[in-house]
Formats: sequence, structure tokens, C-alpha cells
Amino acid sequence: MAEYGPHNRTDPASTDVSTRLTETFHQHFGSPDAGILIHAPGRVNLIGEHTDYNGLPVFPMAIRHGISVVSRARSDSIIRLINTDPDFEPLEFEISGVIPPYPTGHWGNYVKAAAQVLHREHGITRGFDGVLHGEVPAAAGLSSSSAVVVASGLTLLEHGETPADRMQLMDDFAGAEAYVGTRGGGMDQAISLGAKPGSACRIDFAPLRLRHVAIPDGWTFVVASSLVPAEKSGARQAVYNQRTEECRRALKLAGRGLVGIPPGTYPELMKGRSVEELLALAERSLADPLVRRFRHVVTETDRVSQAVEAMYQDTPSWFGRLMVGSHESLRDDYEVSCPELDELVDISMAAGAFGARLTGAGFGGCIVALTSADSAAAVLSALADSYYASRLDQAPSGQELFIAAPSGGASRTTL
Ligand code: NG1
Repeated sequence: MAEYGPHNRTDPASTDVSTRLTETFHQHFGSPDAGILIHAPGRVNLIGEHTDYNGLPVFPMAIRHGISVVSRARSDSIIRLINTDPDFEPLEFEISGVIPPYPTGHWGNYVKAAAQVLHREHGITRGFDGVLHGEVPAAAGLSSSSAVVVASGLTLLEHGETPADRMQLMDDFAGAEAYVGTRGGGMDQAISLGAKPGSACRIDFAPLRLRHVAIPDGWTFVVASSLVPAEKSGARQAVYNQRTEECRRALKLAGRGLVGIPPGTYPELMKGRSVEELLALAERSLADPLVRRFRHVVTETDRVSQAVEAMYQDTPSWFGRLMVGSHESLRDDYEVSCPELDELVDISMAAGAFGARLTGAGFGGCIVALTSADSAAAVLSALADSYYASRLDQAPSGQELFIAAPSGGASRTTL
């Protein structure tokens, strides 16, 4: 059986989760003999936002919060999956190459996405009975949906006894999400499968490459939810897809402003050209808003390279300045922030963070702030007092405000 990396979840919560999942499984399906537990982590993207679907690099890290699935193989092609959150109804469907989707926004579509792609690409036909538990706050921009795809996909591969190359799976699962209608990139699936404990990871695309960078001692990443849901479907999906389309148009029009054969991809366009040259090209060939979308993509890519260097050199003040630059660019040029995210960034900065920015697609969800080990407490309490006190009846829970522990990639445990 394939192993999916070190099982990094040694905190007390993981034992609770495993016990809870096993009990729920027992209630619904009988004893989970020879069952397995697959855990796929969510992620916080440190910098490199709205670059992955343009084939440009990102710099995320996996977090302890994730999706766990306990399961037992069936002898047929049926998947029956219970969600421990009663708001999400149980699933039952058959694996095939063309699986009819649930209505838009249904959580089961992420499981169907994994099943359909694995049937097509790896011949998977064997179903399972399982229970899924999500610790990633839903609709928070921390990639809960991709963690569902990865966790249910790895469960299918285990029961199908089909070993698969992890890099290939990153591509397969990224493609799978087209099933739910998002024209996204490959960051979330790659980090969920490929993360290393204690490290962030620079991910490049086409071809996919992962470079792990150890997070220096004392660098503390605080994640704070705006409490504004960043829903994956509906209006937010439409704006997300609109941005991907704007980037495509900007590339085409900017390419026409060059002598010779126009480049077909952003990496081709940017190769050997400085940020200044690219911005001058944009000024000549693009009108608003495409000129601003293009400027975000180009400057954000440069910030990713600098941020990797800043982490190697253990210079958090430099990394923090890049985060603030990223947030401003996402707010003003890419127009994916909202007042609540801006407020969280301002509070974090005033309380002494090196930098802060929205993380994930935006339109709600979370921010990430970089602090020193010493100033983390001040930033956490400033956020609790200035943001959450007036919005929540009680102190924020570990779902809304937490220090992100850089975690390992998806793992498997025999129960
Ligand atoms: P979230 O925040 O999880 O919706 C989305 C995309 C990423 C990336 C970011 C923006 C998916 C599954 N996720 O993430 O690939 O484009 O937005 O940087 O499409």
C-alpha cells in the first residue's frame, strides 16, 4: 500500500478526530475492521495569489486543519459517505466515467470530482463506506474543498490498491475540480499532497515543481477569519472565473504588442523580461481593468521570488513588506478584497505584525499575518479585541483565529 508521507498530526485533537470518526462509522456501517484513515491538510497561501492558473508560482504551506476520512472497501462501485457535520447530507453514488453532479454548491461534488477523474485516469471502480470529518473552516479560503478531493481520492486509490505517482495525482486532482465549475489552478492539490512539516513550499507549474523552504525559528503565521464566507460557488465563482478570463485576454493583447510570435503563456511572456519592461508593455497594449489585472500578476510573481529569498535569508521584515504589497495589489489592482479583510490587515499591522495579507481567492475568507514569536500574542489579542469582540458573542475559537503550524502532506493510517 502506498504511504502518503509522515503522519504529522500528533496533537490531542487528532486522537479525538480518529475516535469520533471510528464511532460514527460504527453507528452507520458496523465495525470498521481493517479500515483506514486518510488525512489531507488544508493550506494557507503565504504569497502568490491568483498566479497559479496563469502558470506562475505560489508559496503556500499546509496547515494542521484538514479533512479526515475513515473508510472500509466495498465489493461494488458504490460510495457511501457520511459527513460528521449534520448540515452536509450523506452521499451515495456509483463510480463511473461520467458521474451526474449534485446541484451546484453541494459538498458531494468534490467527492464525485475525485471519483470521476480516478475512474478515467486510473481505472478505479471499487467503492467504499466512509465517514468524513472537516477541521478546515469551510469557505475560509483555506482550501477545504481541495482537501475533500484529495482525501476522498486517496481513499479510492487505497481501496483500489492502485499505486499512483504523487506528482501525477497533483495534476489529476487539479484537473478534477473543473467538475465543480471552477477554472482554478493547481496550488491547493499540490500542497495538500506534497507539503513537508516545518516548511513552506514554492510551487511552479508546467512542469510541476515543488521546492521546500524551512520556515525559520520564530516566524509565526497568524490566520484570522473575516467571518465573511468565501463560498466556492455562485457569485464568487463567477468573479473568480472572470479574473481567469481577464488574465487570458490580457496575455493575448500584451503579446500582440511584441515583435515576433506572441507568447502562449505567462511564463513565456515573462521569461527574460524585467518587471519594468512588462509594465511598460501593459501600459502600451492594455486598457483598464486589464492593465491592472496584468500588473497584479506580474508584480505578484516578482514578490513570490523575493519572498522565497527573504525566507532563506531569515529576513521577516522583508517578507512582511512583500505581504503588504501583495495585499494592496489584490485590493486595488485585482479587486478581490473586501472591507473586512482590509480591516484585519490594518489591525495586525498596527499591533506589530511584519506583514499581513488576504489569503486564498479573497472576497471574504481569511488573512495571514507574519509576526515574531514574541509579538504573536499582541497581534492575536488585538484581533480578538478590535475585530471579533463586536462580531461574536464569545472569544474567537481556533477555527476563526489561530497560529498556523506548518504541516506535512496527506497521510494514511491503518486503524
Ligand atoms: P481558494 O481560496 O481555496 O478558493 C482558489 C484556487 C487556487 C488559487 C486561489 C487564488 C481552487 C481549488 N483554488 O483558492 O488555485 O487560484 O484561489 O490564489 O480553484
